[in-house]
Amino acid sequence: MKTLRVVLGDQLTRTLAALRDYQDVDVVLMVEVHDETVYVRHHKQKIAFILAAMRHFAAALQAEGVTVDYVKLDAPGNTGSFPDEVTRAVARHRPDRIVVTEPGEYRVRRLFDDWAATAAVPLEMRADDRFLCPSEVFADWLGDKRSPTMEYFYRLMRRRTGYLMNGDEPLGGQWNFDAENRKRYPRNAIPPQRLVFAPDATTQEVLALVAARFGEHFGDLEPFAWPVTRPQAEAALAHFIEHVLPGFGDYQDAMVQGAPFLHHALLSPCLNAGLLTAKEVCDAAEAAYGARLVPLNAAEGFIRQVIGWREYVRGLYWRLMPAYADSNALNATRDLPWFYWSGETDLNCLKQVIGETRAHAYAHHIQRLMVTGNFALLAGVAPRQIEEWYLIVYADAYDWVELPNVHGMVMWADGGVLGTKPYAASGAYIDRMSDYCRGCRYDVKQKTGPDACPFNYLYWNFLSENEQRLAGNPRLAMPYRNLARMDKTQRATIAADSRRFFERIGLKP
Ligand code: FAD
Ligand code: DLZ
Ligand code: SF4
Repeated sequence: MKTLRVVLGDQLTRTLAALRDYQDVDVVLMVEVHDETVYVRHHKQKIAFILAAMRHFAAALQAEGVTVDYVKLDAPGNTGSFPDEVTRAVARHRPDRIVVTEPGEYRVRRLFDDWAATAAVPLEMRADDRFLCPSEVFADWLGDKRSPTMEYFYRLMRRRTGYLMNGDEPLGGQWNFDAENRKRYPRNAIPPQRLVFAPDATTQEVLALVAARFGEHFGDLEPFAWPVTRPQAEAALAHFIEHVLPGFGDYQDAMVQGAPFLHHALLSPCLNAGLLTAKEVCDAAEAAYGARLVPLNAAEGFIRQVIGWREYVRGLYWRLMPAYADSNALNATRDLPWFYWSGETDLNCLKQVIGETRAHAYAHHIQRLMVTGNFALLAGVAPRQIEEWYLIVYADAYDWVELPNVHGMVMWADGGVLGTKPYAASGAYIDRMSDYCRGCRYDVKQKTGPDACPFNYLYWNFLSENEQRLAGNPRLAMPYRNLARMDKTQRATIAADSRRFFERIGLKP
């Protein structure tokens, strides 16, 4: 039986379900499609990363003797869409069946389901077992919980995988060392050096293509330093484990001006595209702890992000789509401020994070959550606008992971499915965890007035604007008590400062 095996741009894993039973008569189809490059106007480095990784993956398969039909973006006749390219490939190869691993995104899954419904050739869609939690297990755990807590899902995953376990008990007697993971970065400390992967001829060809076709998209294309092959991804993982992971736990929440990476892994683009698997990165972190190369809070913190948060957001996404994307629990309707694209703002924390995002198609978790995310939440930006921004600007962004993080964790647009309360914070949080405020024209200690940090009055304004919806939330009891203690004049000043600020940045008051 001749099989056409379709491999998508985020399925670049040799052990992928769709490749597992490859026979000599089979053909692997990989297509660079215009629709995928423009369904949002991705950061230039994101497109370059995916196309370069796809081309290298195809070449590695071919070097093994696998037959690959690889359709480049500018190949004559390329229709620019997944369904039409599969139809063309069926005409070229006349397979008896098509095998594909389930797409990561709901949007693409629909394309394949719709295609299969009318196709003359049967299509088999296989579960993506690169994820460690099968969908039935997640569904069973989720049941009818209204606020499914990540921490309990994580404990289930620790037991299922056996990572850092001593029988049924967590190593160190604690499931979670997050309380130890909130240190400021020491003033004169130098963050670890990162590996830089110089583009080879294949990647250079992709860079030229991206410069020519997507020159108007967001972000800088070069310098381009991402790993794009399996050996490079393995080198990046080994370097992370040896030189970077030891400080991951302690400094997970820290932010330092001019140091975009600190002790973060920079592995999410490779993980999400399939150049690395969740299992191998967690195996490596656990082994480093076993060899006493890294402390327990670092290994546990890292493994929690991968088997906990990553699997949890994916599980929720697939259980709750498509309705999930439509909610807007706080009725947020303001536009995304223009400076999210240009980085031109006098709020130093935002300027730094957006500038780094433009330069690297990367920002670490706390920058995404507590700077660009927190600001969008406080400003009441429409969920769809801020979601699209996150999907565009990061090299690791795919709907299945971006949407729950932005819609649920940041914007609380799901009304509390993913987080029991919004992560709203004033400037004091950013000041505690970073050195951004030192270089800012605003004063983080001032609460109101023209020189006050805008996060300060926007925080109270947010609580005030959403009082009806949020005041009954037990986790917000303390701030609402403080709001209630404010007199009328204080509340009016906060509202007036916020209104003036919104007008100044071109948003409706
Ligand atoms: P590290 O901080 O070193 O963490 C290690 C790994 O843990 C990551 O590579 C990632 O695979 C996983 N991880 C950590 N946190 C999360 C999380 N909340 N959800 C899922 N996986 C997680 N991650 C994406 O992969 N794609 C996205 O589009 C994305 N959008 C985000 C948007 C917002 C608003 C927020 C707050 C977070 C988002 N994240 C996203 C999660 C997280 O910020 C990134 O995974 C992380 O910054 C990637 O960098 P790293 O590899 O250096 O991660
Ligand atoms: C993101 C992306 C881009 C920019 N280009 C392609 C492409 O040309 N071909 C491809 O197969 N995949 C691409 N991708 C990744 C897809 O969007 C990804 O496979 C889906 O999001 C999975 O559902
Ligand atoms: Fe950001 Fe406010 Fe600090 Fe300026 S003072 S960097 S706006 S938190």
